[in-house]
Amino acid sequence: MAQLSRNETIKSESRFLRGTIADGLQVQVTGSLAEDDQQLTKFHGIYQQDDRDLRPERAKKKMEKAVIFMARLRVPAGVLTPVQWIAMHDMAAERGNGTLRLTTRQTIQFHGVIKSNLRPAIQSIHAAMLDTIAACGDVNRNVIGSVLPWRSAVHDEVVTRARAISEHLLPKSRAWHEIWIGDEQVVGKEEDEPILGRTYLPRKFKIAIAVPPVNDVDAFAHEVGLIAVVRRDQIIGYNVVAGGGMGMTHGEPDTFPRTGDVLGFCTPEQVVEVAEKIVTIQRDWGNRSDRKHARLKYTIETHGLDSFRAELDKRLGYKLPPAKPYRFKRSGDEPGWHEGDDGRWHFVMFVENGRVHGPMLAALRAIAETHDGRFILTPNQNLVIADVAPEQRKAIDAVLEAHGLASPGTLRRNAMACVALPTCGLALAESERYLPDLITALEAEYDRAGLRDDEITIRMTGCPNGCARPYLAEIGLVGTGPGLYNLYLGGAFDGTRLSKLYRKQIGHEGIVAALAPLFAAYATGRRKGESFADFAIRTGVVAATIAGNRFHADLAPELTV
Ligand code: SRM
Ligand code: SF4
Repeated sequence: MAQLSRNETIKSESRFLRGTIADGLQVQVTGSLAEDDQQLTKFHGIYQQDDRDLRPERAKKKMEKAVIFMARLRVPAGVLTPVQWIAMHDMAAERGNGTLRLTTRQTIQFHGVIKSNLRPAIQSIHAAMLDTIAACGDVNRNVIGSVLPWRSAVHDEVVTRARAISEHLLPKSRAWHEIWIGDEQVVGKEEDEPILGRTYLPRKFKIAIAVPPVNDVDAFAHEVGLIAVVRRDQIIGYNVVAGGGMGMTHGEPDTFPRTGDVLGFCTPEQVVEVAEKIVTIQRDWGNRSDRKHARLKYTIETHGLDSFRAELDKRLGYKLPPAKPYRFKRSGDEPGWHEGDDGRWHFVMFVENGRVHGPMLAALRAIAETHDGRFILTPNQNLVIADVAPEQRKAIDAVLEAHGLASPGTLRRNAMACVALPTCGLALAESERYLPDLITALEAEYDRAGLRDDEITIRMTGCPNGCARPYLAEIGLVGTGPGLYNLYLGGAFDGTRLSKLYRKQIGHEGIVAALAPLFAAYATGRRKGESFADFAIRTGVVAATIAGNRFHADLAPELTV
């Protein structure tokens, strides 16, 4: 048998995720935690990072890296109260770098928390009735759900279900409460992890709930995608998708993004059980030797879809009936006001690359102080100010206007970038800090082609891990090195098809030069209603990736990165 990866030993010796984190927090001579504990804090939603902008200067002075931590909330389906928003705003100001970073999984990240601030930060989160449990690590992560408060009955069911799945699959260990909140250790009570197992999962695990026709969660990008089947404004069940994932490594074709396979249909009452059984198959079958092949997508590729299905049926004790028909029309969010079916209004606020700072931070704080509805984080790094009475709309518009928050052009509002530099230790290139400038350059070409009002999805990541789900965008840009990106085209506008590599390792000028003629050709040559990606495929710019296919398999060898 292949040797277990180092992380497996760390988990098994951790005493249910405790390690020596509590002791490490007391050590004042260093801003870091012990190496093994850095793996364990992830299960508590906390990452040790360093400010990469400061690395060269500090290295020259032979100083320790500028160690900082990132903390990530767990917010199933992204629903917060205004009071919680204010608490998170204050926490970021007091303990973090003052910004709130909305993520692609409907939650908030706090960057720049130093070690001595970690406990107080987590305690503020807990006081606001929130937590960071299992926001990272080899566990089921934040369960995301379609943001559609304007269809209130359907949305309520999505939120209820996301919370139920998240709660059910949480680690049972009390380590988080003991280490960060100071709860007493329960002596004499044997702990166990009946679902996740004593060494937790082989790798991260993700679940998303989509409500057609909007695929704002990118249902095919996760270990489990649940596609709601709605009849007369009620969810009668879910089509179950399994085995999606984005991450890959440049130059290693046996790592690949993959869209999930549709397995069948289940009722709302069966959803938690179906999710649990898929988790347990992955727990038992997943690769624990090689973390690069440990996600569910590889488990399914290795064992075959038929064996996986058979095992699921066996563990459930029944067969999932065939999936019901569904149709997606789009991915992403639609910024602006939307009227709900119950007469309330909802404002989808575009947040460029999810970073809430400056005037936007102040505006949202002001709105939260008077708003009595909800704040809903979207899976596309945006924010919904939800449940607004018609007579309150004007006041919200006035606050936004007073803070100079203009609505963006169509290209920008369909764009998304991962964090990357300076905090992400894995970034090969800029992303969040560069995409706004690239969009400005591309907007000139876009407008010149007459596409000003047309929607094209564009997503960028600083490395191939795929945190902004770039391989599902019509235009995907993936960092390969400083200032250099691979350009992918052909991901479906509705998020159901992966893209293809089109250009390798190009810089700013190269990206603009590659896309400008395609914008012009699309503007003049498209068919009625044809998306940019479908046009690119029909005219032979790139080949289509067949649904469920792995990504590298269709690449011409000379294009394999
Ligand atoms: Fe991610 C690792 C940021 C969504 C795939 N991701 C990281 C880390 C923690 C870097 C690290 O391991 O040291 C990044 C922290 C950067 C920072 O400084 O904040 C990071 N990922 C993010 C966020 C914040 C991107 C964003 O701009 O919003 C997203 C937080 C989600 C959340 O709230 O939980 C984020 N990451 C995703 C997604 C999209 C999704 O889940 O829908 C993916 C692709 C889907 C998938 O998982 O396949 C994703 N992140 C990865 C991977 C590649 C995993 C793989 O299978 O290869 C890594 C690296 C790893 O796990 O080894 C990674
Ligand atoms: Fe970091 Fe890569 Fe994820 Fe971007 S895609 S946040 S660079 S791990």
